[in-house]
Amino acid sequence: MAIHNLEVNGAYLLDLPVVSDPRGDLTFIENQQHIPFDIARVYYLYNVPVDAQRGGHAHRDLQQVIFALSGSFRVLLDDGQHKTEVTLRNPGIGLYINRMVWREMDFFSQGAVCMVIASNPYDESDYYRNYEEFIEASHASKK
Ligand code: T46
Repeated sequence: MAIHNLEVNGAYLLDLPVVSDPRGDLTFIENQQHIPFDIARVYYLYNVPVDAQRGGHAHRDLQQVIFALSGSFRVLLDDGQHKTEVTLRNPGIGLYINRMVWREMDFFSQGAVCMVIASNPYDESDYYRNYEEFIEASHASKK
């Protein structure tokens, strides 16, 4: 499995296996094999208006891998020191996002489907939804 590191708190792009034949392509994900944590939750975003912005938060502990199962969208990442942006458009490529990374998502194409594999069940207390609060916590943890 190929890995492409990004400079934002351990974020990286991962290439999943693709099995192709004349009937089409098949990609699979196995716990621990392709995802660097035990899978606790899967959710997906769909029917997203093309001008919508999602995300706008960071997580205290949660790790996630994000896929564009259909269509495309942009993901902005910011760990308080480094920023990068990635456009996901290939269902065989996942974006791993570590804890303590602010993410924003936009430029959703018509019919885009975003699937997310997460390390923990949903927990609102795990979110930083205020950017200044996140930056303060991020800088404090690096002192
Ligand atoms: C992330 C991006 C990619 C739940 O009840 N269960 C869930 O598992 C999730 C993810 C959300 N919710 C509720 C919480 C809110 O009332 O659904 C509502 C919308 O959630 P949120 O505004 O956080 O959705 P997004 O698309 O902005 O962000 C989500 C994830 O929260 C986030 O971790 O990285 O998708």
